[in-house]
Amino acid sequence: MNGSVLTLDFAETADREFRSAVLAGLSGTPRAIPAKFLYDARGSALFDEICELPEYYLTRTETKILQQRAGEIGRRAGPGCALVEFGSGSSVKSRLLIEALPELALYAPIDISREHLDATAARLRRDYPALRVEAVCVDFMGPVPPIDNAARRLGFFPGSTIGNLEAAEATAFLQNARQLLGDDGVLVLGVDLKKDPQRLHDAYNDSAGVTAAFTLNLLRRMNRELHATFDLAGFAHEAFYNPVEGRIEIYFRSLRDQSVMVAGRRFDFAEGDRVHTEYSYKYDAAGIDALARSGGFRIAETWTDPARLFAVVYLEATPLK
Ligand code: AVI
Repeated sequence: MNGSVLTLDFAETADREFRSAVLAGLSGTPRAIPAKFLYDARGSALFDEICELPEYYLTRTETKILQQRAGEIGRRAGPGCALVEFGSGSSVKSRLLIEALPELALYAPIDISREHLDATAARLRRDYPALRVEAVCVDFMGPVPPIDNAARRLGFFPGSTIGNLEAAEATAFLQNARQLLGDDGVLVLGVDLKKDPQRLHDAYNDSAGVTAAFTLNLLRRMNRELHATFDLAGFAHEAFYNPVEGRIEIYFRSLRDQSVMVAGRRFDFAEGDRVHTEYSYKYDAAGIDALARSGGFRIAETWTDPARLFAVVYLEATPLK
């Protein structure tokens, strides 16, 4: 089989997966579509825009913590590590670690998007000609092929992407990462912290409407890829902080009674009906500790910004029982 055939198979599988997730998600109660489908090319570009918004403090704050602590991370991890990034996207933050980790043996970005990976790997090879880059195109929530056995492995999961996972999924992710990183493995994890609910609300309801465009882009994607008939003016982005669950909840909500065709099937929406698209969990110190333990890690260090908006946590693998 040659490369182009494999690529086509992969694309077809991805199409089928989107179709069946959407049909199942719109048929279920409550209605929900998994957040990973928000990231088509336009969705990824909109998310990059979100990261620049004045209200969206997460990216800026985490980057600043990493700038301040990269040297310390490098000293703690020691020379000759392999850096493994989960869901690498454009790998902007990983450059801070690439430059701080002494005698870095390897950089292995793991991402489900082949385009993102290829572009990232090419840029990094250009900027760091001596760096060994081995991109892995898989869903990091599933099994990941083993990575360089010789080196100590340092995992990197920034951006509070862990917050988009529910408790059981977050634990499963960490256990998977623990296995991949090995007994002397380390994980540098970015986590958004619990804080003033208004601040959280604003971060997901920006005044420029970029987050709304990001949510509603899922409707565009369904229109384009699943021959759906969503009228974008008939739905609105809805995001709010749920203090009981400690999470931002995001939906698209129908503004009127209407019917929509998706992949040849009809779905009825009453005014106010909504479809869940994302959770974004926020953590406190006790929550991070419990999460780390559930995944087979211990917290060696927690760094936050002065306003305690965001935490970067240095986790070490604990012995397996
Ligand atoms: C990717 N993830 C950490 C973002 C978040 O803050 O939960 C996704 C996002 N959705 C809307 N705004 C940002």
